[in-house]
Amino acid sequence: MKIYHYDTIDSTNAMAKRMILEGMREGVFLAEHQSAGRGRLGRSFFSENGIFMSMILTPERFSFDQGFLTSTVAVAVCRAIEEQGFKVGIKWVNDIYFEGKKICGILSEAVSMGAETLAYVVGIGINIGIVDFPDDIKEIAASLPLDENAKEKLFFGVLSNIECVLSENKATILSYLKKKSVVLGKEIRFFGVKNGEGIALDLDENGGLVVQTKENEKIVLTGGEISIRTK
Ligand code: BT5
Repeated sequence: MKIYHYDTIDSTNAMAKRMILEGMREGVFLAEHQSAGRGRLGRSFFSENGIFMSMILTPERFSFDQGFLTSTVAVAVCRAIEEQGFKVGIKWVNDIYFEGKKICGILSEAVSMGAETLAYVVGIGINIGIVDFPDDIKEIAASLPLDENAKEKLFFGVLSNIECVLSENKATILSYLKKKSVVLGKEIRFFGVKNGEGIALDLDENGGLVVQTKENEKIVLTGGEISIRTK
């Protein structure tokens, strides 16, 4: 798979989406810095130092439900980071946590033409060697202490783990997700489509979060935001 490497770019996801519209169906975009890194719902992603990458995947290569794509890639990223010797966990649905803080965010998007999905873009941002985070995220963000050599190893590790996980069955992926979840069994607050509090019980077959609400109702969250209650 061809890798397009930049020093600074606006956003590797935005670049991949532009290239899909020009006909590209395979490739990886990697940047050392992003000037307009994006998270979900138009939020920004601080992209000063780390691995900022986006992979184009066709629906033929990723044949599960689109809603399962972020979780599938989270498994690959988690394994790749663990191969570098760090114990990390997955905070549903798109964050990787290290020592209680976010070190990586994942953003999956689809590019469609009418009803047809042309391709998916999976963007991954991993913080590396950041000393000073901006005030608004310094309490919640962390970064991995890796030198250039280890950073390169991690990048190729992410690529090879994505290749591996794409050939696995759902049960294997789900069982790893459950094992690495930092959310299951915890009291959470949820926001977005539904708002409330409850206990995160399980993941359903599409990676949705099964929650027992405070009102004793069982619901499945398929998107939105959660936070783990600390008190
Ligand atoms: C994400 O969104 O976490 C998805 C981030 C995806 C970034 C990659 S980098 C390569 C590719 N190109 C892009 O432009 N994007 C992708 P979300 O769950 O919405 O989280 C965003 C929130 O995380 C922000 O509102 C901040 O609170 C926090 N945040 C921002 N930058 C952060 C960072 N570097 N580390 C940890 N937390 C951060």
